Amino acid sequence: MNIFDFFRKKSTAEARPELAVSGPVTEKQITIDNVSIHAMPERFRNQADKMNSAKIVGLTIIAGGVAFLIIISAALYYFLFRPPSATETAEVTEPTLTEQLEQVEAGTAPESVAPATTTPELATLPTDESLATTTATTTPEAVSEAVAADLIPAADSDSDGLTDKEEGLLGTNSLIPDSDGDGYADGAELLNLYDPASRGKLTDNPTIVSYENKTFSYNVLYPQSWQESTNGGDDSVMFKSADNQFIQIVVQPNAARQTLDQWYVEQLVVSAVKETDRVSGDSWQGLKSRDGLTLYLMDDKKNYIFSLTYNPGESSLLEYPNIYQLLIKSFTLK
Ligand SMILES: [Ca+2]
Ligand SMILES: [Ca+2]
Repeated sequence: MNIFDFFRKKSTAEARPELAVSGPVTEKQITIDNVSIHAMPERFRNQADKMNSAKIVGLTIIAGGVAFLIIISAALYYFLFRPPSATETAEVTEPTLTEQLEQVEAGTAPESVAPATTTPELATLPTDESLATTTATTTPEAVSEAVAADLIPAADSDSDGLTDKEEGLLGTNSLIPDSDGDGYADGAELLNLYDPASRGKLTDNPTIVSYENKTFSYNVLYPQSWQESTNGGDDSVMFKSADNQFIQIVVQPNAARQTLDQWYVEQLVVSAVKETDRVSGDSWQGLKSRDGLTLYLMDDKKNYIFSLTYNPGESSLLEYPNIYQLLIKSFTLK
């Protein structure tokens, strides 16, 4: 039964009391009572509307949740799978520093993005170089050995021990091992201070002359065609070939009064003297450098250290190794 019909009938009965009194009152009352007993309680009257509104609210919440999940997943996808260039320019702070540096250098901001990807590698390079410089203190000896390893003896056409250029200096035949025919090879004669060009001593050969250093009391033989010069004083003398290879004799005081072995270990930064380093002359005991291009020796009174160095200049060819040996063999302390 419709609720509105009920109220409508009740209101008509109240509006027209004469009809209510005249008719079967009790029966109507019963009817009304019966109706009032089955009347829907007030709290249930709007239940359908409440259920509808609850459904709407629930659907709204679900839709909102779905939309929220879509937004979150889209955001996650964007941050996880966006292009690398976007991540680098947005997150890495170092490119901004390099951009600033490049802006200072060139003032080109747009181009600084592309080099920014390479600058992290450049940033690691200085560390490698700094490591190299830390080990550089131990490398000079290794470098000199490497340089010496790159040096190769010049041509010796007749295999008599003298290079072709040395034979040109001494006046011997570079194609005949025994130029003077005395049964001794040219090279062996020179190293024993005999003249390979004729029968006699080396001092008889006009291409060889003697240098005397009165300040430090030594004598040495050298090729007459070489230029002899001093660098400021008698403590540094140079004998230079026409093709700019030279042999230098430097004298320095033994201020600490060390033995030659002590001085050598300290100056050349080696752990100890090897027996293969030792070289002896008639008037001295010496030590040669590991590259073989410098000889160090000391006078008997331990006042001075003499160093004899062969420097091939710009060339990688050792054109005069036996002339260097000649200076060493002929070096005489008085
Ligand atoms: Ca030769
Ligand atoms: Ca000979």
